[in-house]
Amino acid sequence: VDRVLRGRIDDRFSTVRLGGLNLDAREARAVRRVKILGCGTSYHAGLIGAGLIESLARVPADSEPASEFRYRNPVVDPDTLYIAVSQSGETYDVLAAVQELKRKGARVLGVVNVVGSAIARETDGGVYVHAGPEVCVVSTKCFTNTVVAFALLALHLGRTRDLSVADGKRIIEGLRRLPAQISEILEREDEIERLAHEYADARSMMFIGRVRGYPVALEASLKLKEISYIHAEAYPASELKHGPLALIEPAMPTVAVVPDDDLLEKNRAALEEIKARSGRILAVAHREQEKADHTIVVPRNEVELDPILMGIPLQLLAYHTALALGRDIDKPRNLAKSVTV
Ligand code: F1P
Repeated sequence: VDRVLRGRIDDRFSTVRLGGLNLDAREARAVRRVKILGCGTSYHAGLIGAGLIESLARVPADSEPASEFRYRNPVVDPDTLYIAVSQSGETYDVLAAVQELKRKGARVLGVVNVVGSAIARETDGGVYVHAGPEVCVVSTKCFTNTVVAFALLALHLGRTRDLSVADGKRIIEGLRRLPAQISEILEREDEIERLAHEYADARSMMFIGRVRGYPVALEASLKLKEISYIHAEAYPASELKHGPLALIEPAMPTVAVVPDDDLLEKNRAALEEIKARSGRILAVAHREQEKADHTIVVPRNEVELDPILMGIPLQLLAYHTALALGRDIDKPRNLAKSVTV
């Protein structure tokens, strides 16, 4: 996080800098819509990025798996800014989506970790997230840095629109607090390890979140699947009542992302529904949740940045669950460092 921030924002909100973004203020103002494309973790980081762009810049934005996009003969719109996201910069579905877009005349930026990679070369500009090498196959710190890069991009777009200087400063100050707050979470690893042992007997796990919390739930469930091989489902909390509640029983614990935002009461209602069905609940929240069997308490920051801090303990949960089950976390089965077919 520190490396993404260093040198790219200075103390005044008016001078957010984004390296080789190649999108000046006039071009940024002309953007009517943002479409983010990635696979797996990068798709999930894109969902959080889209939320940041919508809330800070008020530009409609969404994220889609690049594989779906490239196969559906997409309509390419000249007023849309396309952004390809990839840790490795080599994932074939993302590269193919970029090539398809460029064939149709679109301008595509990249949010990429590996410098000089195929996607970085193919895109018209963008941001390197400087997460360093992902030593294991599974993308973790790159996820965090990608979301930070999107926060900066959202500020950049917002600055050319109605984002107030006060809100811009608020987010930048929030970003600056992240490194210390992330260290605080990492210091509580023992507690998360204990919880991982407690839940490692689950055959299946449910992950829920709402709005900003939903992509965190998706990503946390993916991490668990990838390295522990426990089946996991992720749902927007309100979708539970449209079918998945039928799955809730003691053998299927729920991990709930419950930030202290304006949706807290709605989230608590979902926890009650789960408890009424004897479901075990592990909450990630800003304070103890009464309905939860366990709560991992994370530090408060600006609500827009909640996905960053709430994702980290769940990465650790997946990691310690995998270790508890004796999995090879560095070489998970059926997962390539970059998926090139
Ligand atoms: C995309 C991805 C990763 C996942 C695994 C397989 O990679 O789905 O999210 O953890 O490595 O590939 P990338 O395009 O972000 O490199």
